[in-house]
Amino acid sequence: MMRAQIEVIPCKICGDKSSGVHYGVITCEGCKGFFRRSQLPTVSYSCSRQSNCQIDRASRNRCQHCRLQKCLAQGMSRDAVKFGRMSKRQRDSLIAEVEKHRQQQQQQQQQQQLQGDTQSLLSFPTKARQDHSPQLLQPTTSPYPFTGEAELLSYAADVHPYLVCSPNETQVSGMIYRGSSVSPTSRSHGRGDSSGHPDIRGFDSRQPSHELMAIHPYNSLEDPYTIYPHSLRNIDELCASIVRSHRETSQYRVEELQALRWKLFCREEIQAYQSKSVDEMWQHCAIRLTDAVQYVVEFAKHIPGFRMLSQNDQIALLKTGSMEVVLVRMSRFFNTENNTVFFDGKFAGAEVFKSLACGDLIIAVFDFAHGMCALKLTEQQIALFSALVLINADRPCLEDRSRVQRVQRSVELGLTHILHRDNQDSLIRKLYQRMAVLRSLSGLHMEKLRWFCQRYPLTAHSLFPPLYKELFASEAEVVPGTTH
Ligand code: HC3
Repeated sequence: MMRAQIEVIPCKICGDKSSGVHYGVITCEGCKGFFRRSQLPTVSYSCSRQSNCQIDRASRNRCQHCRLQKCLAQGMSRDAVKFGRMSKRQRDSLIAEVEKHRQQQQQQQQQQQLQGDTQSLLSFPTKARQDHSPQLLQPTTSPYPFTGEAELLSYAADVHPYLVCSPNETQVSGMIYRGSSVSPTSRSHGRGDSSGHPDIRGFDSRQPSHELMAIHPYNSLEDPYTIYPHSLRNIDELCASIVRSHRETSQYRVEELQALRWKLFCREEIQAYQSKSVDEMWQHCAIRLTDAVQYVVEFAKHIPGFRMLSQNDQIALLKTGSMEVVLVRMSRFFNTENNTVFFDGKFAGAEVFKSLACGDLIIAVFDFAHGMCALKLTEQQIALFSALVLINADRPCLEDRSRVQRVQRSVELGLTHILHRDNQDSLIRKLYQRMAVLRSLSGLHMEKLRWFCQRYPLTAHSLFPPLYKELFASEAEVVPGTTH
């Protein structure tokens, strides 16, 4: 779709004329430049009012803090893949939205002509006047950026991608998303596009809503690890492969975060988070959590043997393990001196998450991060531990448990191998204890989410990222208006 077509959709931040998809969201040039500048490490904004400033074309320069919050809430992200690599479903939704806006523009032009000539109005066939579906024209007056159907559609259009390509895109051998129900090995080859990436047009959008992933038909001969993990020449290769994948998908490097430890949220910024409503803060954290999970999905893809599992088993492992891996990785963003975690570009204490109304979960999460830091794991140890957290044959709903067990055993060998090499054999017991704590944290998180879905069904159903819903809310899915 040409950029010109997208430009009929106004900027998702301020409503001005858009100039394309920037950082994963349709915005104007002004908001594109603003977001780019806001990502500089030295930049920090605060709101002098209640952090709920209206952002539109006229007022967008009045409050940088609220403008940035709206950019983040809409899903703008430095790492969003370019428009060209959107899935078929994303592109179809975008095309539908462009069409909707084009019709809206045509009707507005007809209206203006008609108003210019009132006599003809009476004879104008009533059909055109009824075409305006009120919700499309509904002004966005509510605190949520998405109120009209068009807004919800555009949000649901997933203009920003489900998966973030790792910084070094050549490492990413294609998107993973749910396509047809055939298993990856039953297709001899992917229909690669020019870049050698499998052609994502292979995606059959008529498939059930499982957007999370389908394992794209890889040409398995290229990547022996996926189909024949036992052919690994030695355990060192397994460890090297997992460590490399961890490094390429770790979202931030530890050295980067060390340099930012001084960047704490000021009192006003903390108050801004605490003055958000419960559902607003949940939506905000759900977006941030989904960002982090996308990296975990990329990491999983390159664990030797993960892709040889059936699609359903890969989905089952990610559904139960991705939050746990995010929490392991979170310990890399944690500063034990002041109990803060890197979040939204600065280091945040537990009080920042107060409006989630999940006090016990927050405390448990922070305690866990503190405990992980106390183990002083190396990046390699974190990489292998994360892989073991994910490849767990005891997870529920596995089709081929023994296959998962084989992959799990190879990862366990890798972890014990590097702990032995580091002369830290005693760590293995402590890591298994950490895994038990992770399972209880994940259980508590799902309990909170079930509560949230009952209390705020519309937010959960329409304003959480699709990937978040697929991973965490599909069991707890509550259709708005249903009573239980
Ligand atoms: C766990 C957390 C949500 C996720 C936050 C993440 C992991 C997001 C990615 C960032 O890069 C690092 C980060 C920092 C803080 C993490 C939050 C701490 C507390 C909060 C809740 C406990 C989970 C809320 C998840 C929910 C309710 C939206 O599902």
